[in-house]
Amino acid sequence: MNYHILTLFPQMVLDGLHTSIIGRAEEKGLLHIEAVDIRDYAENKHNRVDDYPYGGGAGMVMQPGPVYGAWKALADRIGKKPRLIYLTPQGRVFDQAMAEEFAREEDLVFLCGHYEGIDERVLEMIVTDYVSIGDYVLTGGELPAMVMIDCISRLIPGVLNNDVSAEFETFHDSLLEYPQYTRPEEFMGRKVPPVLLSGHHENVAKWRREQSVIRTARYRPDLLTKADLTEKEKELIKTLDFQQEL
Ligand code: 6GU
Repeated sequence: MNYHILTLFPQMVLDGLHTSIIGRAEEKGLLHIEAVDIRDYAENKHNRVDDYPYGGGAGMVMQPGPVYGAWKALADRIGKKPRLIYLTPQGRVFDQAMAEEFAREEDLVFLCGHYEGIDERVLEMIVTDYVSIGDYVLTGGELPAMVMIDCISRLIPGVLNNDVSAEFETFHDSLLEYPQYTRPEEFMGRKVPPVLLSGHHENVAKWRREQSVIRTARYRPDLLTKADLTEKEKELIKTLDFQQEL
């Protein structure tokens, strides 16, 4: 996977992504992250890339020329017009299914806006996907691009040490993950659930599934409509106390 991030803050995204698991995946050659500084494509000697909005109003708007220049140089260099994701609170809300779809691409371009946004004309020309990471407003697209790259990258084979863990966790089957425990067996008077120490794999699996169902009903009941529940699990949910609070 080759990520290309068009941004006014290249160091911010590179610093954030060159650490931890994503940094190690890049060292292993499983992915490549490139930041393109939109300011390098400024069309004036002061390196300005923004200007006042036509029609008036607060804030500044990023000009179309530098954004187009950055994109054109990239498209020419890689010899194709790759998928281009514009990070905006007006986009489709990012989720695990979108991550799985994006993970199949060979190249992904992320366009990070700032100020009051980017001139509409260049967006019409180059954007293939408008994506938001949730219903709140951030100062720019860099953090959303980093969130998406982290999420997409862990789906690439070899990025996680344990290649099964990406499938069996939170949101697999639309259920939240079960609680995890490690040593010590007792911490400040709180014991690890005995079934986990029993060595009985079938009972462990049953307990974990039940915990996932209970947690989802408690914290994310909106996910349950998509979950594939047995009749017994539906009955279990009805018996849960907190259901009466909802
Ligand atoms: Cl993608 N951009 C900005 N600026 N704010 C956001 C967002 C994106 N997603 C949620 N809030």
